[in-house]
Amino acid sequence: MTNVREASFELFRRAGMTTMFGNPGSTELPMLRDFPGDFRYVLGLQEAVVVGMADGFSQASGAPTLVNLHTAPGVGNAMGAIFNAQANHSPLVITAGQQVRAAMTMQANLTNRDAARMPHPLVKWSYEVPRAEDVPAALGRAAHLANLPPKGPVFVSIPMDDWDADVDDGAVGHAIERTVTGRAGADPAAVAELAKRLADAKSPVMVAGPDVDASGAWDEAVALAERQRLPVWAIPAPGGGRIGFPESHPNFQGVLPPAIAPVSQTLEGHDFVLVVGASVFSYYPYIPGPLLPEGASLVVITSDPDEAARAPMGDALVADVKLTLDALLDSVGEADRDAPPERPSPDEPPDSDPMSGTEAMRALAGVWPEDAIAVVETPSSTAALRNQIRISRPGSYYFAAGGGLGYGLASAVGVQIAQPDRPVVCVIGEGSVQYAVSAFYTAAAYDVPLTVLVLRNSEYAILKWFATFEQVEGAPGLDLPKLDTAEIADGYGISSRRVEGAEELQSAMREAIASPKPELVEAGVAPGMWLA
Ligand SMILES: Cc1ncc(C[n+]2csc(CCOP(=O)(O)OP(=O)(O)O)c2C)c(N)n1
Repeated sequence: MTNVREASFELFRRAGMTTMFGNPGSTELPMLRDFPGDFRYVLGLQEAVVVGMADGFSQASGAPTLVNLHTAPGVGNAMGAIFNAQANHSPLVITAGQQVRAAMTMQANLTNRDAARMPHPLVKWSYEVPRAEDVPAALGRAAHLANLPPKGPVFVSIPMDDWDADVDDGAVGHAIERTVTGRAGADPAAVAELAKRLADAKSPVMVAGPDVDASGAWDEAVALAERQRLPVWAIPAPGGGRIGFPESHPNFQGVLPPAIAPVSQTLEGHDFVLVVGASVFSYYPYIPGPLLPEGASLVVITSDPDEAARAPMGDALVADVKLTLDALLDSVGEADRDAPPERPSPDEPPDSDPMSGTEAMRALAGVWPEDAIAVVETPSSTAALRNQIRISRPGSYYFAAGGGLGYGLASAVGVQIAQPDRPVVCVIGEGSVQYAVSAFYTAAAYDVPLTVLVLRNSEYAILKWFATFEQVEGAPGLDLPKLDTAEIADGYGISSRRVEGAEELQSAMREAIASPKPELVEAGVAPGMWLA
């Protein structure tokens, strides 16, 4: 007879989930007993880091990913990262240990009193298994749900004495063998209607979002933009966890501003807005105004029914983005509109000492390898990065769509593990590093050849910008004097160096990116926000 552990690992194996990110405790050890040689366990030293790494790994590998946390306190530590994973549509199968069944009612130490309720609003399904023998079926259900659109995290709490229980081999055999596919095509009538609206529009525009990348639809998005002569914008940066259109393409216009009134001002002159693979829109800060330019209409293509339902304007078509673009391409011909205007090349920023965030990003652009992947958490320089570095390959940009810090450093480790042959560069503020600082340990311990570029401005620059915007004076806690990230990373075993100015940054980054080990470059930058 097979036990729960054997059956569960066989189920993981069949589903391709052989990498597990975790931080173990006594309640998880029974799951990890005789850990199979064909599985890989990636240790994170704190649970927000564990989930952040798994988030990056699942997005960059395109597969559901296993996470193992330590009962209530482990899940508690992970909540901010689960919030980000939900916003990123990352299919994480999060498991947590639980006290033995006999000791739960008396609430022995570490009992998770209400395990399923704890992460409930942040996951697609939250469950504690009623009978030991149902664990493999629950894990199968969790994995299928996580991977169905909209993809996202799920949670299963598993009492620690379940792992050695026997299962019903017949029933478990079915659970292990089942496959569930979920890429649904669009209603042909809706596609025909959309094709007509596009063809009839005088001046249509496309807005590309993260699900273009996640669904593998870059070629279709480019083909549609070229055929219909569409100018293309990226969705506003706060919600833009991934890039869905080559930013060096002549049709590409830039990144939409993140607030209501500026979005409609930017889209002024267009009568039809086609949003592809995104929510409409992840606005912040609140600057009220018309949702669309006068006379314009909007259609969004999204695989997420909730994104479709909650959009404040426009019509929505819920279906797989790639399949829908394919179908749309079959229905639209060559447009005879003028080609869109070309986006100007970025200006050369003036020299300053310390260098500005814009100078730092321009210097980085000069040494950026064509196949590099950017993982970005540098709030005051994100706009400068998007302007200076024109990312133009699929799967090359990751950002926390949820807005919670701690994603950047952790997910960069996971992205690099999933993509060992591409250089991964994490560009991050020194304040942001601290939310996932122990990710340095995993990078060093597992020889993950990540490069981290820390922009050190000794402050929470973006919060000072927000304070001005919100007319808040005298707010405490916005400066970070003497925070020495290079020294901290050194302590975790990461080789680190400090640079000042564009030239030093370039030579340090060239070396760091070429190194087969994790490296950190800490660059001094001037305080302030860098938008150009
Ligand atoms: C978990 C979490 N806590 C707090 C914040 C609020 N927050 C947003 S940006 C920021 C400052 C980040 O500082 P740093 O990385 O140095 O970037 P800078 O603004 O200086 O570019 C803070 C604290 C957040 N987004 N997420």
